Amino acid sequence: MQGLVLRTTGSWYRVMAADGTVTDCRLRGNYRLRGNKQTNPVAVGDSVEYAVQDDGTGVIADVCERRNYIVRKATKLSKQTHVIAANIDLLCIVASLGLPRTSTGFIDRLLVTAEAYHIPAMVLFNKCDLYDDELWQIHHDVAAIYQSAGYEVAAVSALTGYGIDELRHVLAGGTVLFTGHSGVGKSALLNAISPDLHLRVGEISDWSLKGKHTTTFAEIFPLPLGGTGTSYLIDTPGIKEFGMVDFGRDELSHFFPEMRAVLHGCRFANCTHTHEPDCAVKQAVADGTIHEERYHNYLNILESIEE
Ligand SMILES: Nc1nc2c(ncn2[C@@H]2O[C@H](COP(=O)(O)OP(=O)(O)OP(=O)(O)O)[C@@H](O)[C@H]2O)c(=O)[nH]1
Ligand SMILES: [Mg+2]
Ligand SMILES: [Zn+2]
Repeated sequence: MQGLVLRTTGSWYRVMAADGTVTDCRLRGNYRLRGNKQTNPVAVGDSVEYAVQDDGTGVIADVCERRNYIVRKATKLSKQTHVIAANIDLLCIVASLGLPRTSTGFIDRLLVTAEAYHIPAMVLFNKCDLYDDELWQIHHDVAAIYQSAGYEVAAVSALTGYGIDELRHVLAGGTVLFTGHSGVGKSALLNAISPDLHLRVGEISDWSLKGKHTTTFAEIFPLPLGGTGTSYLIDTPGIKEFGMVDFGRDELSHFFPEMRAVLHGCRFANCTHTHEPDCAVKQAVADGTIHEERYHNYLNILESIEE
């Protein structure tokens, strides 16, 4: 049989067949890892071949080829990578400008990774019910950074339902991965989109104003959101720092769409857009076509590659 991996916990994989039947499976004992660089051979969103046994559990014999996938480093210094999910249509970066505040540096590391793995991405600012005039102003400023870079941005509130109808339309029909810091409201948003889900949402601990890592493993929820067929929304555990996989120094700017659009104008093909003369990227930053904050975050990521 063939099925979709809905969640993975320890050595168990929950797999859903096309008819909706769900089977808890293990990996075939002699399943060979394709290389040993990835800590998890099977991820949510994977399509797998499996057989159901007499006791009702299943055995996964093979993982079908992935259309795409997104990974992060298991730990900052680790060479091993963890596949967050496979076969996704949209990465939804959930951010919050209230508490906890999400930095543009964090958002940009996720966007760069999405670009590197050819996954469309958008930025969702949740908790806009908490905005006062000042926070709305900050929201518009930050939203403009990402809109000018070519990304879709939305302000929503899981609490009041603001923007949720529009969001349902954006998400309809696709497989969408929700990611972001703990406490930004990923699970609350899924509940707002589909109130029958009843996902557990956390409390914000007031001493740190940080999330409490309420969601502990990634899980796909198949939902009828209208439009064309089923949508597959993936809730994931909050991440503190995004351990980006390494890219080449002269590769990085290709993962900033607004830089990619101009870098053919640089004098040197391997321009890092730092010290080189006749740099089209630096020129675009100077004349305001590329936002300074994106360039600043580019430099920070570049520095982390050099280390
Ligand atoms: N005011 C307000 N609070 C919200 C909103 N969305 C979520 N919250 C609150 O924020 C807290 C965290 O929400 P969760 O949905 O658990 O956050 P999460 O991103 O899933 O966190 P992890 O599972 O730990 O990664 C909860 O107390 C929610 O009630 C919102 O739109 N407005
Ligand atoms: Mg959660
Ligand atoms: Zn350049």
